[in-house]
Amino acid sequence: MSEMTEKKTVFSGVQPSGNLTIGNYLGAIKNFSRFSEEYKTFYCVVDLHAITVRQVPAELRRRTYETLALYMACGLDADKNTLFVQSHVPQHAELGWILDCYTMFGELSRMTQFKDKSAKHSQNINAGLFTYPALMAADILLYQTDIVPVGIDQKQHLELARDVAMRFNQIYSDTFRIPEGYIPTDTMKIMSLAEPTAKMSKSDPNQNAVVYILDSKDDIMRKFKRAVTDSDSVVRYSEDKPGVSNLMTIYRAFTGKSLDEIEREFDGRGYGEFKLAVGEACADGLAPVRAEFDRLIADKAYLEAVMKKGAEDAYHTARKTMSKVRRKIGFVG
Ligand code: AQP
Repeated sequence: MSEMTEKKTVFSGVQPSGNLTIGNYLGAIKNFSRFSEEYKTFYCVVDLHAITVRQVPAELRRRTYETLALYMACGLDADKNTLFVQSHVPQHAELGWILDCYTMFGELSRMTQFKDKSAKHSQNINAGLFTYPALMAADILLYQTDIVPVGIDQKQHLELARDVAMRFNQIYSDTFRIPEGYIPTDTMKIMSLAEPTAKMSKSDPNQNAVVYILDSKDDIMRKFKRAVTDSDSVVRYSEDKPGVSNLMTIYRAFTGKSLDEIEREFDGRGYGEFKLAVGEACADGLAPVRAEFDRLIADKAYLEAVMKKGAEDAYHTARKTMSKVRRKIGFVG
């Protein structure tokens, strides 16, 4: 195939830093499979990123398998997508270090994720937490990525990856393709059920604030019943109603209904009924994912085979970019 007709490339990753949430699902993973047919896709379990926050080793290992199984349970066919674990492809760490040297202290200091996470983990503000965006740039640029499907919280990191790529290309001539984000506008940020002005995060210690993809139906129903709304009782999408608006976003994502339709459907019916409907829609939407996950997670040998094949495939592309980078910089051999 000539360079002109080659498939475009998609890359994205999820950290195995906790049980995955409906924020990870609706904001990112659910959208991954739409690229499988027409693009060359690389989906990675980013374990190197996860250790920027302290992890319990046995849990990190378990979640790495689980995240891979969830990718597949959410519709990613291992024969059509390159599914792999970041630490299995050493070029991520190698290019990460190199890009550290082309990323400015001032740029990294402005990253809101660093500010948020260093406030949350004040006992462990390590250098990796600070340089996280340079490693993320390496992940993306290694595969000469065209499109990066992510939630809006990653937009700032993606912009930095583009800036670093342009800087490198300007110094050494064209080396990296400049990636574009793919941020779904209808589910770009799912908020916490307990504190709807904050992002829903897998590492939130308040279990009631977060709906996990693998939660049971009972847990899902209970969490939505308790979700914070407001003292009004009107189901309406509005900036001054963050709790209700978040529930409407979730309901829209699972039912495909528009915001207008949802407002009409619950006109005069109050929050109690609305929350039950959101819980039902979410539980029904996740049920097939959970069933497929249960099947996959029981077959560790298969998951290991997928990881191995994915790493070999990723390595092949990553190696090509790295040899170009090494040559341009002036490394010998
Ligand atoms: N609440 C969210 N709404 C929409 N998208 C979200 N994403 C995360 N939370 C939401 C998207 O999920 C992808 C994977 O995220 P990640 O694992 O790389 O890290 P994160 O963004 O830091 O996710 P969490 O859940 O908040 O993890 P912790 O708690 O470990 O920091 C990304 O595309 C992200 O945009």
